[in-house]
Amino acid sequence: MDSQPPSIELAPELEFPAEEREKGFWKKLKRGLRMTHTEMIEKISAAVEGRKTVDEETLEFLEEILISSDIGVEAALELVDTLRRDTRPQEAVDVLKLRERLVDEVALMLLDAPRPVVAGDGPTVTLVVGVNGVGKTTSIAKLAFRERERGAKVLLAAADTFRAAAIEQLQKWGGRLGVDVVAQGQGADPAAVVFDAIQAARARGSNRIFVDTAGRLHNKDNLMNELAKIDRVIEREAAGWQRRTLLVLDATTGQNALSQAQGFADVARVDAVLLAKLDGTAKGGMAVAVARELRLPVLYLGVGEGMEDLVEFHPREFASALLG
Ligand SMILES: Nc1nc2c(ncn2[C@@H]2O[C@H](COP(=O)(O)OP(=O)(O)OP(=O)(O)O)[C@@H](O)[C@H]2O)c(=O)[nH]1
Ligand SMILES: [Mg+2]
Repeated sequence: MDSQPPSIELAPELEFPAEEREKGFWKKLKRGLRMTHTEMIEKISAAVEGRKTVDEETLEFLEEILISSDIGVEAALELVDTLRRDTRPQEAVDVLKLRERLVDEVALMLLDAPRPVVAGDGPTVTLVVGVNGVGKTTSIAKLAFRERERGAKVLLAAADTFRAAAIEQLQKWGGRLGVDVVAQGQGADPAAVVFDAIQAARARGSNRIFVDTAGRLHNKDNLMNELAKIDRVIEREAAGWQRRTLLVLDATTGQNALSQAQGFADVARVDAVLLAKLDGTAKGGMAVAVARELRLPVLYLGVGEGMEDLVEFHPREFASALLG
């Protein structure tokens, strides 16, 4: 349909905002991706070392390196194909140029997934979903901190009523952050908690509502029913408000996280992904796999356990933190 070659110019809303730069965006992102970055750069250098031209063997090495970064087999093959097409026989190896090319191509892949934009200050309900232990509750605290810093009035809904400890965990974060938490007792109907939260948000003028949900649901039907019920409440009680479902994935779990995401996408509408635990041993290539294989945009990265350990995802900057 569109025969125009894709441009790597970024849309205005994807430009790297100066305020993020000031808040140590790079530092956090680089720290989070340090392991992957160092490993990739070292391996790429080793792959081309002592070679005069980018020959087929070098390309195969590069392919393996890319696959080992959790970028996904399909994406790795595509990147190497691009390099192959670009390389003239007898052309001398230029590692920096090679890496620059990879950064450009990875950025393009990341820009491929549609990005939902939450616009303006109108009330927004963000349903945070994901399997247990991936980092949902902690990510909500980070998002709440971030929004509060930007002047929003935040309200948290403790709709993970499966365990009392889950409710307490959210309440503790609420206390630390100084933001309201709407909760009922353990075992309460999550949709009823969301109902209460919406009424409270109206009464208190809150414009950012984050809903914590249970990771432990024994089967898909159960999960589907629960999320559908919450959806109906939001639709009925918060008509006209913006709404999005953010799926949290644990970046350290690679392929497993991708299958989980597929599972969620099968039972619920998922709008975007927050990739948690990208610090430590996680492979940064996961973000590409999410965009490529799930066609979901990554909006945020979790890079630690503290409330400040969240960075907004910018495709181009991410690609360069990974390979540049
Ligand atoms: N290193 C690191 N740890 C994280 C990150 N996000 C969350 N965690 C840790 O992961 C563990 C689980 O986080 P939770 O936020 O409780 O996860 P959850 O998905 O809400 O878990 P359940 O409610 O039990 O399903 C905690 O020890 C968090 O501190 C991250 O970005 N980096
Ligand atoms: Mg939780």
